[in-house]
Amino acid sequence: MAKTLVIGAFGQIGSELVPALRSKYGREGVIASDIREPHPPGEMEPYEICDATDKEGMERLIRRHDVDTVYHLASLLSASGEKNPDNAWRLNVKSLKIVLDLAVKHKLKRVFWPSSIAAFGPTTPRVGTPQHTVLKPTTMYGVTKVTGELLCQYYHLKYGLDVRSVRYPGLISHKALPGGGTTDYAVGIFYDALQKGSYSCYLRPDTRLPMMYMDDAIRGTIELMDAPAERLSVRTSYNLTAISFSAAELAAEVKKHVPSFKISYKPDERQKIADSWPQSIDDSQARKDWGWKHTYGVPEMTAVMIKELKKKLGMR
Ligand code: AKB
Repeated sequence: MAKTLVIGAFGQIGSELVPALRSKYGREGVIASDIREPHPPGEMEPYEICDATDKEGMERLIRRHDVDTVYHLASLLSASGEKNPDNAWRLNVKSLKIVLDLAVKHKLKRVFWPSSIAAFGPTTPRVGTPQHTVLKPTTMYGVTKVTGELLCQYYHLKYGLDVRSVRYPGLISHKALPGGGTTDYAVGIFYDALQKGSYSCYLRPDTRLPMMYMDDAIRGTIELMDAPAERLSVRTSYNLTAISFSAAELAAEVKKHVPSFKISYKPDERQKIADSWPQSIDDSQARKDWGWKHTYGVPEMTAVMIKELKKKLGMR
């Protein structure tokens, strides 16, 4: 039976996408792959340790498991990418080119690759950012996302490869922690509110960014991959959004659940990145083409984060 391969399976998206795909296709139908061992080991079985920039290793994996669908999630995020631009280019672009080449060579059925709101830049309209607009990011992460989007479209046009993509906003989840992103504060605030009663935010209180609860992101990703190809009009990457809030608005929402919660603001180098990104996104094309619809608003997302994190942290 042909299998689905998830590259970057132990990251923020992968660790929730793998179980979702397995409940749809069965455990054996989905191979998890990452550069490191899962923790705890065994929980992610079947898995393979493989570096996404190792073409021979990736090819062996595709052959060994008779892979026909790939979700390629391995990526360095925005803040890490600014600390290590060469690594960001190598991981984000080189590995994508490898996956696309192997997908053509082995006639894979479908590939998913994530872009981001980081594909936009300071000259893009920042409110209700349209699907088709200026793409001049000022971070290396953003540069790799625009490059990746164009590569995806190129492989679709030139080789007929069925590669699909969305521009994720900041993703919020109580399961896996994000790492190295600019939107990570929207997860960290919940942990610190519950564990310390206060949070020191690295963005200004008025910093407004597009965000999404992870359940919506996982469902949307699978729905896009299940959509009939003829419905898809965008082969770079679809705008995708759910909610949009400022750091101060999120803090006020958290306070409804943790009344003693205090927040302070100490903007760091991530402020500049956030200031170059949209505040809200127009994702009407995704809604029209393949029926995208989010379900979690800010109050619902906050309530479920608090409830689930309390359980995870062993609190009442
Ligand atoms: C980041 O903050 O770098 C990511 C993203 C928006 O792509 N969460």
